[in-house]
Amino acid sequence: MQKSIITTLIATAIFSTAPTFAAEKTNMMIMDSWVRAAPPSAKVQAAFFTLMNHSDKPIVFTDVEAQGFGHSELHLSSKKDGVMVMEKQQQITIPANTVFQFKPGSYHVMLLEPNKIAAPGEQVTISFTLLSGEKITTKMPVKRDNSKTKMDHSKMDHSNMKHD
Ligand SMILES: [Cu+2]
Repeated sequence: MQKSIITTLIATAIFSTAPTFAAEKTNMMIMDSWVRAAPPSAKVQAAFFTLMNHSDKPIVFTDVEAQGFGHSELHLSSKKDGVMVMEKQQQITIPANTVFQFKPGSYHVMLLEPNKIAAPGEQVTISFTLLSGEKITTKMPVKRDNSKTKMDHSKMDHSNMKHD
């Protein structure tokens, strides 16, 4: 019995070296990640993604850090008395076997103290610490938020814009 469990663990370890995603050990996937583009003078940026927890256990995020930012926090936006407010979360728990969205107006990663605001086309390396002690590192592309603007930016080439 013991032996077969060990064999299974080894097999899992071999499969998780596949270059899909570092977090496969925990049986989760981060998809559709993006960092919202901001003006060069902005003091913060926000990151969003979809997390698929394929495991039978909750995944608990306890901390986050991002390259190029002095400080990062787990946040939740919500409406209180008709006003949008953001609150720092000590933990964010993703229930077992669920698809959980970090999205505008809800859970997100707040990137603070930027060395320089990350521009569209760049990527931000973000690392999460889990309650299990495990670290999940992923790169999130910077994209413009087109959901709020009626203007069609798709025909404009922003890739050559200099933001410094
Ligand atoms: Cu926030």
